Amino acid sequence: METHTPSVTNSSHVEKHPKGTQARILLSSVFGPYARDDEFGSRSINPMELYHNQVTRAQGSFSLRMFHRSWGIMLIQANISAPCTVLDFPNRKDFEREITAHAYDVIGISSIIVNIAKVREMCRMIRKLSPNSTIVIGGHVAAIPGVEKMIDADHIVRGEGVSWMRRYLGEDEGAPIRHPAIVSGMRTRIMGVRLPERKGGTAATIIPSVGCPMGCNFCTTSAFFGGKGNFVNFYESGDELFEVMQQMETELKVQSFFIMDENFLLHRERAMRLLERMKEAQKSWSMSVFASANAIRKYTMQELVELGVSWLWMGLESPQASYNKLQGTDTRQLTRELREHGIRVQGSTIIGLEHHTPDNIVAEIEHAVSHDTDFHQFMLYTPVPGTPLYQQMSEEGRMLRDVDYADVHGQFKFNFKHTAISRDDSKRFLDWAFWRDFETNGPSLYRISRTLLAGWKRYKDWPDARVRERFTREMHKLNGVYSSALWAMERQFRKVDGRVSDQIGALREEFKRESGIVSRLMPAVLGPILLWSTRREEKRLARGKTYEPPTILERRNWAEA
Ligand code: B12
Ligand code: SF4
Repeated sequence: METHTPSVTNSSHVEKHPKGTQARILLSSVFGPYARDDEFGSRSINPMELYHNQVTRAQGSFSLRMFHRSWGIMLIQANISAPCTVLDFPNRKDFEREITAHAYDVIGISSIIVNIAKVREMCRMIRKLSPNSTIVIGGHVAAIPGVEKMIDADHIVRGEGVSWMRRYLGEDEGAPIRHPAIVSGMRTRIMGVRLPERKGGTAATIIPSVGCPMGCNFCTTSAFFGGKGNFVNFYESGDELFEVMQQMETELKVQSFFIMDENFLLHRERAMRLLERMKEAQKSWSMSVFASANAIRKYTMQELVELGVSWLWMGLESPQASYNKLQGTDTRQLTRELREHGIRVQGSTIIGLEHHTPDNIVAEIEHAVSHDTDFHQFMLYTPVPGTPLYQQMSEEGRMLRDVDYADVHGQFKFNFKHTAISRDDSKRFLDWAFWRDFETNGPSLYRISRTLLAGWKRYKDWPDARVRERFTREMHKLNGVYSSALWAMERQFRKVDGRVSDQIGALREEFKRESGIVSRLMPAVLGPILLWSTRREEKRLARGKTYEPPTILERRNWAEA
């Protein structure tokens, strides 16, 4: 096989494609199916699902199941004027059909590190079936040391991809970013029921920036976009962000937004300007954001509530860790306070930090669990190529050589030599953390119902109409459904933990008191149905049932050749 030596570049070093914006471009994610074990690096414990993969994976039929599109390639497609197809979640047949049908000049593949073997296979397929295409590889996979020797590609792109692709096509790389209309999640499923999808029913994803200036040693997204002190901002000001959100509100008929920014609240000036604009325009929007504890503490609870922050993903890491973002914060107190104000908290804890030992890890996990967050992500401490931690571990000779990249995702076993914890034990502790959180705190669906109710009780008569409206909307939209789900959860959870089951029952009574007649009556009908679907789902899962995202194909600036 003839192989090429690919260039490994970021956007400041790339030569223009001869056809410029006339080039026909395909941007694809890696092929599925994903939730199974195969020779291309799919792993059954690594499905293409955020929650079931790394947050609610121990919650059985109560696990929140949903898929997210590949936003990086959607963003690139929206910001180039060349004819461009996005192919998301193809299987190998779909990919083969697409690359043979359209004489693409450029085929771009987006991948993260775990999927390197799929990238290799896709390059092989392209060379064979579409030999005139130029192959461009982007996304985190580009951070693997020596990646250029592992795959047969022409360009490997490190870092931000819109500016790279614009420069490659001879376009203005500094032009304003056009935000694609992105529905944040799809095919949502819980308790064995797939939720209906209607326009406006699911939040829109907004991507204000990539990277994070905090530069925590293990953080791959921070490292990939410049590391400590750096990040790439697509929308600098609150005004720009407001305009984009307003545009998405109109296009997708949404009032809620998933803000895909690693540390949204860190940029206070931008957030506060956004709030001003929201107030002026009477926007009762809600927002799900990622933020570090030090960033959250820059705001009062009232500011967060007025801003519409309704869901917050916060790194808790470990009480002993010395990360700047956690300094001086009592994260348990902060979590409690946020939840009392109706803000659902997703905590994130690292298992296997340097100071962890078999003697102290249980207490650390118990500490994490005692936060009683709405959701809790646990991840193994993982040196990932490109990060300062990887560099350090490599220098110390502690990286394990024989670990397949497909298993380097933080949900299986260590990929480095820990001073006190063995590889096998790392998995045991990780699995136990998920289970302990579930057993102690109950299904996340119960926990978010509780936070929602707390917020509603606190803010239903609030003077600011925007805030009132948001809580009323969140409460009424799902009121009857929540009560019915609580009815079923109370029964189903009895066999896991009677105490939590009683708490679920008590919350259901509270919901009853706070809600209207329809939702008071609904559990009698819907509750037993949900209990039945929950039990049916348990059986399906026990038989090994998995879920896969649908294949999606979207063309832009397209005219058939
Ligand atoms: C949404 C998401 C998912 C979705 C997947 C959606 C999908 N279709 O693939 C779900 C929830 C399913 C998921 C799953 C997993 N994910 Co994930 N995920 C993310 C998340 C939160 C957002 C990605 C995103 O859209 N970012 C915004 C876009 C604009 O950025 P981007 O994708 O990086 O794209 C830019 C550049 O990379 C580049 N680029 C990207 N593609 C291409 C292609 C070309 C041709 C070019 C030129 C450039 C280019 O240009 C883009 C614009 O600048 C990131 C964290 C993050 N903040 O990025 C983690 C992240 C990508 N996931 C990660 C991981 C590890 C996983 C999992 C293994 C789960 C886990 N254990 O954590 C699984 C893998 C599932 C699988 N089987 O493949 C890691 C990747 C680590 C690494 N170094 O490889 C990240 C960075 C999180 C983290 N900090 O650890 N994930
Ligand atoms: S604060 Fe979060 S996003 Fe930022 S560098 Fe640290 S881990 Fe990464």
